[in-house]
Amino acid sequence: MPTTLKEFESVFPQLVDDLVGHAKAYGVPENGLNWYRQSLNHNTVGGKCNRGISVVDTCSLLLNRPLNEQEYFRSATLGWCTELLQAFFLVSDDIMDSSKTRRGSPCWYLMPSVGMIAINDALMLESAIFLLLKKYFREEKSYVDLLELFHEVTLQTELGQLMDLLTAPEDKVDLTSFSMEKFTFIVIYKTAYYSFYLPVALALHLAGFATPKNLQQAKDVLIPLGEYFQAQDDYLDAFGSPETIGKIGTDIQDNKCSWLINQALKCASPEQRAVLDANYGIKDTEKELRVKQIYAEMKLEEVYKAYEEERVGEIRRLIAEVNEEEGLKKSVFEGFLQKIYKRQK
Ligand code: GPP
Ligand code: MG
Ligand code: MG
Ligand code: MG
Repeated sequence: MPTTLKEFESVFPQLVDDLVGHAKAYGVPENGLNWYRQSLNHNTVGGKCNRGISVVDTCSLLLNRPLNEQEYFRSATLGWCTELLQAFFLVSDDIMDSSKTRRGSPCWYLMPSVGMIAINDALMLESAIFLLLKKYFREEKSYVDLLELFHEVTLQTELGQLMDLLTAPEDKVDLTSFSMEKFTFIVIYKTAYYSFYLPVALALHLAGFATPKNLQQAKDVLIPLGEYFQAQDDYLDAFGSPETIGKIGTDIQDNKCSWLINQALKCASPEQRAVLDANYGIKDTEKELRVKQIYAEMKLEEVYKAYEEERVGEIRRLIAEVNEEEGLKKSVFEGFLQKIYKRQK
């Protein structure tokens, strides 16, 4: 039985107490402790927790049995470490993308009296990961592997974010600089590693199945899956409803090398191309709307749906090829795919 969000969330208060307790032992004044607690809760809880939950579910699938209380707590703690990493990225990303809302509330940096303290809060969400790893996994033989994994995936995500930002200069819109190759690099690095490979690699380490072959096989399926997931994110940025996705799209105004603009560039008539050139990447709602009209005119929604079917077909084929000899299970990947196929949020 897959774990529920409620069960998974029930572990977090203990971890918050550990983290705040650690700061308290340094003699941090009460208002600092309250701030830390609030930032941890506001920025880490309230999402779908797909990444975190999948650490727990993957452990149970690998071991082929329900987890006992201690195993549940330990796998959920690693799950919360992935959610802390995500929180660190999202708080930072919303500042860089000038986003307005996240999970249905104003972005953290826009909350009353937060402002640029959000940058420090983001850094503290990251350092929380390493406090928890030390507290609960210091004695584990995979401790160094866990540390290295978090460090490497963080660097990969930052490199993806760097290319995402460098491809989207605020002062120079040049649609000829976009390409599907650039898109692919950006999304694999900024999203696929931390969202898909990381949770499964953590579970492989914890359950004792982290052979080089299993880690490689996991990567071979999960990177394409993450690529598809970010194409969905880009599609939802323009076509999703903000009430459902909990955020207002910013990709058009932000001049992003998104999946949608790359598709639009492939099939634009000279007239449509001129409209895109004149309206993309400008912080102006009217211009953003013009771009969305072109997307609608080109029926990008249907182009996206065809792409989705094709990608999912490929991913199913990759899953079918997974070799279970060293204890990896196809069901791990089937579970992921099922969660995101045709997602609306
Ligand atoms: C998703 O991009 C990628 C991230 C949130 C990683 C950010 C990485 C950092 C190193 C800060 P996105 O901007 O499309 O996400 P969203 O649509 O949720 O804002
Ligand atoms: Mg963003
Ligand atoms: Mg971004
Ligand atoms: Mg997005």
